Amino acid sequence: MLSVPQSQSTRSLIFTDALMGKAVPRAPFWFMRQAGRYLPEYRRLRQEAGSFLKLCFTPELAAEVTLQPVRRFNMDAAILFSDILVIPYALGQQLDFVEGEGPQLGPLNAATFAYDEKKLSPVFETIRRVRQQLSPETALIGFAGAPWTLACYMVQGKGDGAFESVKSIAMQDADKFDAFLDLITGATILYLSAQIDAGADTVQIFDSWAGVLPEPYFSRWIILPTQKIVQALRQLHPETPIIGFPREAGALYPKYAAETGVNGLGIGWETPLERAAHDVPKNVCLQGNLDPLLLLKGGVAMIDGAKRILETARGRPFIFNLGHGVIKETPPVHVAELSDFLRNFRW
Ligand code: 1CP
Repeated sequence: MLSVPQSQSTRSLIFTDALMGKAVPRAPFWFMRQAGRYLPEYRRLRQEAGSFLKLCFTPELAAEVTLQPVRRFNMDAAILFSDILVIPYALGQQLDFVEGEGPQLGPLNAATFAYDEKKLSPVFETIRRVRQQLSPETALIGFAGAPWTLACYMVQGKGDGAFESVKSIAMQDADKFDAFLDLITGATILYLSAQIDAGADTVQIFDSWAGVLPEPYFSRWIILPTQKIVQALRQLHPETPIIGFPREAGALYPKYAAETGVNGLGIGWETPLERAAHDVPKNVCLQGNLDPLLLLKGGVAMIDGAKRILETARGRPFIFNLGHGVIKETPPVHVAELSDFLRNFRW
């Protein structure tokens, strides 16, 4: 007999149910950077692949790395193994990951950039492979960087955490910067839509450097491009929930949630969850926000931190996560302990 994969509309997943505000028996959970260097089996495959980009663009290996943490810890969602910087690459910018130094991008020739989706076909193949192997109860998260965060890397060529030169260039010729963000926004819509077509159950938009922009630029370069992405995806895929993570948005989190229309809102560890739970309307599913250092530390401090978060989120749609990525020195047994606790916790 043929086994027909169930479509999103007929599958019920605790993860997407929570995002859609439906009642769920417990808080679903996953951990940002759940695949990666803290896992010995990742380090082995990473070495075998040779380069990080080769790992991202070899569907067999990328699918395996995506599945590794879920096999060990049975999270409610797997996240596609890739990187936000594959969009600059598909637009035509040179991209290298330098060992020990992180990403490095080539010169910015925005006038010659054009989105070439064929360059990203291995990513869609990875999604198809993961979806085939993943249990039907486990969600698959696709993702992209938000236009502002991508622009930070594209303009500066590498990460530095403050991006003052990018802010300065953007503010000096804001209209030109709008046009640059539009180019990235258009590519991101196509990219995320293709990820959903390939089998992603939800997508997360990472705006890791949202916190460096003050108003009115936050509205212009964080909220507006994200709103365009959300609206376009809603047209194309009305049943697919969308998560936004404007890291360090602080007091601007509620405005971001209201105006972008995301279903889920990632809250960084620096923002008290009490504050977000008070300020963000209950139709938005919050996600977060354990300090990754507590996962590194483990034991009572980690479990107490998790309990505190779950108590605060009681009575509203919520997905448990870290407030940023797993730190590479984290012992996998801590991740196992926290996962067991979360799977057995009932509100
Ligand atoms: O050598 C290695 O193994 C490379 C380390 C690494 C990994 C494991 C990089 C380089 N990217 C990734 C994977 C990755 N990146 C995922 C995969 C899935 C998972 O979460 O398990 C995701 C979702 C990302 C997203 C990403 N890449 C973000 C947004 C989230 C965040 O951390 O704020 C950002 C800013 C990047 C850029 C990037 N890629 C890699 C590094 C070291 C960086 C940060 C560079 C910097 O600003 O210093």
